[in-house]
Amino acid sequence: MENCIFCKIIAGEIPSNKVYEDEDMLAFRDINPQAKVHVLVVPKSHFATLAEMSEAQSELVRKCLVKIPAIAASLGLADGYRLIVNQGKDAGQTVHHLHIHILGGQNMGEKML
Ligand code: DGP
Repeated sequence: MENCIFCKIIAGEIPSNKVYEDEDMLAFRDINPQAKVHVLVVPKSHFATLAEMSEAQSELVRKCLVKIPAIAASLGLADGYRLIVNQGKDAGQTVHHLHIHILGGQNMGEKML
């Protein structure tokens, strides 16, 4: 997708600090970390929100979710982590390519879930 920053990262046109990659997904460190560990897991197919997701894309999201425990373990998040998937304007979604935030490396507290 033209002008999508995450598509450009997936294509290698913009550098990123990768922590995992396979044919379905890319995981890389967030440029503006909100926790000691902050990684984004991005399916390699462009769609903005769950509402726009096709059946095939839902399979990629399933694969991302299945892989996240191993990614989290590789990041040393043995004591747990938080997942966030912002959907649209009110959620503060700024990049309109679906992505799953992994936040951890510290006690996240109980504010905002
Ligand atoms: P969201 O608010 O859910 O759309 O989060 C988008 C995240 O993407 C935000 O935490 C910052 C991150 N981000 C934006 N541009 C870049 C970039 O060029 N590189 C990396 N690594 N992260 C980015």
